[in-house]
Amino acid sequence: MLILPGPNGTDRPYASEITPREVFEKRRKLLGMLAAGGLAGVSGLRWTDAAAQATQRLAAAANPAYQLTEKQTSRKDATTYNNFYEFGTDKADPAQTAGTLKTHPWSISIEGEVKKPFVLDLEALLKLAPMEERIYRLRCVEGWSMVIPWIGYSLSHLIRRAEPNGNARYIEFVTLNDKKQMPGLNYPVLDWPYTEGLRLDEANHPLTLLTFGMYGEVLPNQNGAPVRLTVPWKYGFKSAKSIVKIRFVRDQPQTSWNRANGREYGFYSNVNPEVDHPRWSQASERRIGEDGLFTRKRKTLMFNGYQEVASLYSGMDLRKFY
Ligand SMILES: Nc1nc2c(c(=O)[nH]1)N[C@H]1C(S)=C(S)[C@@H](COP(=O)(O)O)O[C@H]1N2
Ligand SMILES: [Mo]
Repeated sequence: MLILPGPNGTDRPYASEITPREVFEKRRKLLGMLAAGGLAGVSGLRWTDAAAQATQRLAAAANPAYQLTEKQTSRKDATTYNNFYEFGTDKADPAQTAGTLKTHPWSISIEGEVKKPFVLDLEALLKLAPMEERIYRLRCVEGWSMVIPWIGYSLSHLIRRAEPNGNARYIEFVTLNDKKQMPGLNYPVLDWPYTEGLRLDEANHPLTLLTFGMYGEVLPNQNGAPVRLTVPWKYGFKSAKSIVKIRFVRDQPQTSWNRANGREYGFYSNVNPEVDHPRWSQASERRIGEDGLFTRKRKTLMFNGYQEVASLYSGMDLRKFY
């Protein structure tokens, strides 16, 4: 996102510091092992730490309600141009360093204003509702966007299972916070762990996808394995990756970006071409893969084109609640 100065007061010192030789070497070794051993025979939903590199199919039925006719971003672009600050702040960092993330065993802890707190492991999460493929746009606040075939199911299934009580008005999502697996946590770029939040009705909107895969496969680590959110009408940073905790709360929670710079990143962060980021316009965007010297930028659409969420905000001044 290139928002905050780096630890030495410079802009982008992280990449070279957190991708030391051993990390590259380790990754190369792992790739070699995969090529030799071949995960191709793995069947069913068996999650391995090698998800970043392997191709593990994840079966899903295309949901006809959420298809787009726009050209899809290539898998290569979507998996090598990432924001995942726990693995570095350069776009290329996560693909290179996220091999250290252990995605199995994994579980999500459900806490706060619910009937009774509980923990769901990945196997249970995978079985909670049928997997759907949905093609969504995702637009980063930085001004670029992608079109990706995601796999998952509406977060509302998990919310129903969680049985929130009458006090629950917001949900806070918390990312894994383990320095051993996430080298970027050694740098105070954000106030870790990465947290995000949604109002309960936003979280319950059918568009809000609890995401386990993309391009017919399980999520690569750099895209937020094993489980993340995809909230397509909001700027990308609302789509928290590698979630370990979901907390139902009474009051609007603080979020990592809000804490880092509340003037630039509000709680709602709906894609809104009429509200400029304080340092740049949000009126248009660059579709990743379409870049060329003479390529026209695309006009950014209100709610990223997802007009069906407009009723969630009726009566709200979306300049004030940015
Ligand atoms: N835990 C965590 N989640 C995160 C981020 C992050 O740095 N850490 N970056 C966000 C931002 S700014 C964007 S644009 C999207 C990018 O998702 P993608 O890499 O799958 O395209 O992830 C979001 N989720
Ligand atoms: Mo972003």
